[in-house]
Amino acid sequence: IKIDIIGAPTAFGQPKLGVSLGPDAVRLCGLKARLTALGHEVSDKGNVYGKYRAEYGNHSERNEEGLMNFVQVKDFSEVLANTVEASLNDKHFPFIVGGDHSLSIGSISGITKKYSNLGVLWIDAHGDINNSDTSPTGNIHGMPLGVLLGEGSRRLVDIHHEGAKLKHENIVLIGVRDLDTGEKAYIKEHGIKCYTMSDVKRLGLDAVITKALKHLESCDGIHLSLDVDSLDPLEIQGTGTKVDGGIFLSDMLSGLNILSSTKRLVSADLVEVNPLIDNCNETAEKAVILSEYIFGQSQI
Ligand code: DIR
Ligand code: MN
Ligand code: MN
Ligand code: MN
Repeated sequence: IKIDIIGAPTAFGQPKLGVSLGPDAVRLCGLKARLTALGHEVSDKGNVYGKYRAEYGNHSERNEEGLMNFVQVKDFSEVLANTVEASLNDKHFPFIVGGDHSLSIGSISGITKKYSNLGVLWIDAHGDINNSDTSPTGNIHGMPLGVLLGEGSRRLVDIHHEGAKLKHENIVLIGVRDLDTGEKAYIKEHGIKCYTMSDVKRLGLDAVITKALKHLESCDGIHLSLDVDSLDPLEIQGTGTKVDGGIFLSDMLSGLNILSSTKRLVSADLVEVNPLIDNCNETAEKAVILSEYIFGQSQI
């Protein structure tokens, strides 16, 4: 595959300092070389920047709709969407490395310009399906799916191109174990396919991924959005919102192997690596191992 590594060093979707260093922390572990070693043609497009930089003291601006850092998130999302769209126009595979999960508003907005019936596998401890009306925090990294489904603030929904980018039936949540009240109600109301952590423990991740792929059978492409907080905090420390009882790395690799062997993936996000709360960059190293399986490590 021709892979474009797109660094998305945004931190405006959440309050902790350091997640904007995620893309470079992952690069330090040899991301490009290690994907190249698997036989891919890899190009590192560098980091995408909007007008604003994440730094101490600027994570606290709440707009009248209750959204934190709305201006910065919107600006970043537009730039990222254009970069991702350009990568797809080159017939490359955009691999977006974050950065907090608000970046998926930008990446998926770019991707759905080309894939109008996109399926999304959202692997995360959280639902990320709040919107400006349901969010208890105002942090936009808890809202990307809500925004992409056309809910809440029009100013967020209409980023890049007008209206909803995804269909409810084209989303599968996996590994979820920390949902807000409004998110639970929304998932129920719209019949969104959701494999909670207890489903994953009962069925096994391989079976869950297989079922999810079946659910997304009619989609014109599949996007993986992988939040590293889906993994168990015993194995992943360097991420901002850890929740106990997650997926173990070995199980995740096996599941990703199933996903990668279908060759249906057209794009992926790998998000929420925060090296400032990590031990010796271990989380970034694991993120690279995850990347190797997203791109077919075991297909030797
Ligand atoms: C929470 C936390 N549901 C919120 N979300 C997180 O702020 O909306 N997403 N941590 O990754
Ligand atoms: Mn090319
Ligand atoms: Mn997330
Ligand atoms: Mn999460």
